[in-house]
Amino acid sequence: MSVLAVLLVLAACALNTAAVHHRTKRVHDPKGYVYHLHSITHPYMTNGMTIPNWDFYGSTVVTDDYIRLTPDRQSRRGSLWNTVPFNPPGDEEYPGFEINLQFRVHGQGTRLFGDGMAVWYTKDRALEGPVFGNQDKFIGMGVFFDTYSNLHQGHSQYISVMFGDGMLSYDHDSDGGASRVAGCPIRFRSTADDDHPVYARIVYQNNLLRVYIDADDDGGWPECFIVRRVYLPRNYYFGLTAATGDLADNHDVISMKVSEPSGMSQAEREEVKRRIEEDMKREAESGGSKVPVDPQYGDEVTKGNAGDNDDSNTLTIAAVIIVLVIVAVAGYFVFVKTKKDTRKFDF
Ligand SMILES: [Ca+2]
Repeated sequence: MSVLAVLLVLAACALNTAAVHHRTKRVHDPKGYVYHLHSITHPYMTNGMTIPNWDFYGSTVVTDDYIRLTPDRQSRRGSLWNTVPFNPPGDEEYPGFEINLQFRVHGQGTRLFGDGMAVWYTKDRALEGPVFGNQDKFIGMGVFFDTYSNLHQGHSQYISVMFGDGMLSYDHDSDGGASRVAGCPIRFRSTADDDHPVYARIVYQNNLLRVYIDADDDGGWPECFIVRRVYLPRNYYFGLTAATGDLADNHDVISMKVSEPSGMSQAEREEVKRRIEEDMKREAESGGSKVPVDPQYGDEVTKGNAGDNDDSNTLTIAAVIIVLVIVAVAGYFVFVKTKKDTRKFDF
């Protein structure tokens, strides 16, 4: 290899390293406009006493470097709630939002730790309860970072989402059970060998909820799940909660930035569109019912929910008309036959 070739290779390596470094630094920052009223970054307490636009409750402790929702102690509940409902400027069709969360779950336990934490966008705020420290039968969205499988009585870290209508209950013993809409198994808890913050991106846009987790802190954003047909209105509150029970952990929030959602790349859009079409085909094959085992991908990218509903309405109307026609025709024949019979009887 000539000296020039070696230099070129070295230069390429240097460029590559620079590119990776740059990428790592940039990717954790939201690309869209950040809503500062709904974000929390340090320094948390600018006046030394309170966090502007946020309240904290229960076991929550604010330090210079992180906000600890629960300490590594049993039976604690802590929360952090935005005091301002999310109402971005714009018309009725609001742009959605993107949550960029930086957090760290860690503790002394190597075999026994729990229970987990949650990110909320709900109608109510600051109501303590059994769902990772928040009330049950909530209205809105809860994204759960569960470190202990109550169902399997063991450690299996899992991120999932549930949409509450005020009546649906979170079943703690089955880790959400049937109320779980989608999720992914992913290790996000820090260990002694692997101790760094973890990043979560929760994007709500066009009735599609997309969740990505950078658990390796390397700037990659593997997808956790995509759910379609999600309807989250304005004026709900962002919140963070965590709980410990018999098992404990430190649940630390380092920052949470709420911003305008960053769109998908062309390749991402095409991939999501393809998956939505597959999902719709599966739905059609299963008689139009939802396929519970598969994540529900948004159809808004292809045609929108309204169109989807129109289709089913059209089908319902067509079915009603067909039934009415059958009833009318059958009625006519019965009438004619009865008349004939009557005539017969008359004879
Ligand atoms: Ca659990």
